[in-house]
Amino acid sequence: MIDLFENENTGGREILGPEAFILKRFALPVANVLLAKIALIQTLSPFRHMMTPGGFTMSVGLTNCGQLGWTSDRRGYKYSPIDPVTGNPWPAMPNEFLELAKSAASEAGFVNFVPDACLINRYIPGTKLSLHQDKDEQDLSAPIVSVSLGIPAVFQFGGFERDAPKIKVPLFHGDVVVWGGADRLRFHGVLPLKPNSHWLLGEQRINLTFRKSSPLNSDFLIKGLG
Ligand code: MD6
Ligand code: FE
Repeated sequence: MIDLFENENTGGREILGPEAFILKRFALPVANVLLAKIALIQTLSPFRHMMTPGGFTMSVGLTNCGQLGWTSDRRGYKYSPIDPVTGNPWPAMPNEFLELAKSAASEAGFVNFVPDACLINRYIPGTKLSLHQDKDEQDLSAPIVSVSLGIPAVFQFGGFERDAPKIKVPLFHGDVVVWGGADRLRFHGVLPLKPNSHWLLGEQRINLTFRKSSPLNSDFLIKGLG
């Protein structure tokens, strides 16, 4: 599928649920700066394939930026201030990331969203993300802001039980999904990506998901965990 409409359909929104929206092309004006920052981040904390608690290697490559990063291993999922591969803190969250996440959240009605974690997922054709709930965050009152870059993907989302009916919706370069409140714990996933190439990113899709993982303020984090 060639995305002929990359610069069209801006400003629109698709309603996925009472508190779940796709802000179409919302991130397009800052896509280039996001990609430049991702290039820097991955020199500090490279993309890697983590192991799930069930013993599978994730097909999606991932890294993080921000105070806390999402990690997975045989013991489970958790947020950690330290990158387990490098032993260093995760790279800082660039200001452009923070501003984009805040403005997308408020556009969707979630004012005062201040993310402390940004998970960066990299997909190539054939890669998928199995159906899951995002429930490792301590503050479930905060939404999730998810930014799609590169080749399109089909996002599926359903209900509050794994086997509830699901709908499928395409996500394109620059689209931002904001997801919270009554819809926060819906099961969702990404279907295997079709072979494709994006003019800027080539044969890949990068997804940024911004979360507020900790209810604690940053002072406490520095004193309590630093
Ligand atoms: C992705 N996104 O789009 C994976 N989670 O690559 C997610 O898992 C996700 O897009 C919660 C809310 C929005 C999302
Ligand atoms: Fe998710």
